[in-house]
Amino acid sequence: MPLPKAELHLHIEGTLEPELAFALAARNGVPLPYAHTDELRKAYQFDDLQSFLNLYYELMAVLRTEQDFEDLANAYLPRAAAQGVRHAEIFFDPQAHIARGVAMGTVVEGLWRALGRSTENHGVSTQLIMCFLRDESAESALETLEAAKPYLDRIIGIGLDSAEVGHPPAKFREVYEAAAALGLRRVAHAGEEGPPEYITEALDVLGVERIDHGLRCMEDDALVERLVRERVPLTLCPLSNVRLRAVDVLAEHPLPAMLDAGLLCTVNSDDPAYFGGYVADNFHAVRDALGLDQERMRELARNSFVASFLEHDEERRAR
Ligand code: ES4
Ligand code: ZN
Repeated sequence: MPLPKAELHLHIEGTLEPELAFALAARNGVPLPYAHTDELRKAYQFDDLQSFLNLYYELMAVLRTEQDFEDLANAYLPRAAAQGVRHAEIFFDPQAHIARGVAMGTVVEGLWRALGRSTENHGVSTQLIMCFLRDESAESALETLEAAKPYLDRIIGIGLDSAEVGHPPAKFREVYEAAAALGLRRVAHAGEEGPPEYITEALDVLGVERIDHGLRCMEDDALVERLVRERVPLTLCPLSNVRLRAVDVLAEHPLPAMLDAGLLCTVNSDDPAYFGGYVADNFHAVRDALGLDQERMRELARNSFVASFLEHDEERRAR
């Protein structure tokens, strides 16, 4: 039995497996520049974050209708359950869909048709986190928040993703302030490819409660001390880091050093259809490559609930 855990860093568009992509492409008449799933899988070789994002945005063009988003989430949930996931806080990228003419309501209503019944159907409670694309403008992020207002009962918080370098967190100060005023929780990707300063800025300027990735905090001792002192959770994604070449090989991942430093680390899957595994696969991979013992593995699972947005009693019940 896999350890019960919470998944805190998962892009729902990143769960789009090749088979479903081809099925949706056929259903919607969307052409794909690949003959079949094997040819598509061969394209899953990345040099960095941007080379992955190019394919990720290209492939998600098959998502067009509410039914598509429902099918996407319904494909993820049984996989998550099989991996021991009891609770998932799921990112989605509305701007990437709106740019293709797919309305906010189509995305949220479609996802919700699956997620609204995830506890009953799969034993996985779920929440949605709406991400802004940091390589789009601050105005676009504000418009996106405005478009989400009718759906805020289904969205627990906001995040910041896509190409990091050159798009520091402070660019999004205004939209994070507006989101906070609406009672939304705040997270942001920082320190994946970007420098440690972006982590500090996400905390100080955006007021985030969790850092997604945060890998590069290890370059700054004072920042590590602060993250430990303030108990700021980091949502690490080890297989993603290897595939996007943030680390050379898993055996050199800084996770053990991060845990030894006292950081509140969690292990997550990011874009599991692209990076070679779902969350338990990430747990097993770090255990095997880094020699983590059972106590460390339990700590990672426990951290995932502590770092979640579940209330205290909900958290206890989910473990
Ligand atoms: C992402 Cl791995 C990663 N980093 C930043 N943005 C993303 N969107 C989807 N996956
Ligand atoms: Zn991510």
